[in-house]
Amino acid sequence: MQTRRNFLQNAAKATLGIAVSGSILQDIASAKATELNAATLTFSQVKLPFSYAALEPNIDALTMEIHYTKHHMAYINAINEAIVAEQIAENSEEQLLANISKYSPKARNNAGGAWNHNFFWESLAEKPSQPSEKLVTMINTAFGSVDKFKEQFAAAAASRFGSGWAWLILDDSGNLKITSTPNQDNPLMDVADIKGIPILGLDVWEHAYYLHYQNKRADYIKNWWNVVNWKKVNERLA
Ligand code: MN3
Repeated sequence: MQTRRNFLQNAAKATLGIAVSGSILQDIASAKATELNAATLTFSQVKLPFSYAALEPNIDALTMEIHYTKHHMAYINAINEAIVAEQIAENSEEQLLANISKYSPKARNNAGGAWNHNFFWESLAEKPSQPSEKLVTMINTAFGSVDKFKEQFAAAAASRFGSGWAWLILDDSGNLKITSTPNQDNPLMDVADIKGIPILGLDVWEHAYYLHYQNKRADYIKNWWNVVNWKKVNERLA
């Protein structure tokens, strides 16, 4: 019985009028499959879980709008371009981040920018919430108290030179740690000094606060605590 592959091979040979070996057809088929895999990884923006003005006065409406529609959108578009141009065939955003050293600076900066901002939007909420008992216990173990944790986190965010992020992560032993990364790097990347699973993240690029706070990054950090979505943070820990 003629298999489908044989049929296709014979049909191709007939069409081309030349002898084409099966292995070349298989190569073409496998290249196509790779192309399809690559096409399946596409970054997109999460829907903003609140209106641009919802976090006023802690984060002003114009900053939110520009940050979401211009800055974040640009990272999303650029990583999707890089995925096509570099034929990146990773299966998930997280897997791409874990292998990011294999790719270009464009891929690194924009995969980070795309992922980090989706994470950031979901870490914010207009309704106040509280860290869960489990999270408070873990924070107490790692940092002494919630206040001490906030002090250390704020210090990491304030002292990040230039542009970058501060993070609360779960390390591979399941302990909470505070870290910070330059540019759009994050702790999921193989290039990160301290790796782990992000639980909370704060964008300290000037574009995140400058319109409202100008040079006063410390005030932005202090007010940002008012709009942290602890409900989401608790879920990430669970
Ligand atoms: Mn930003």
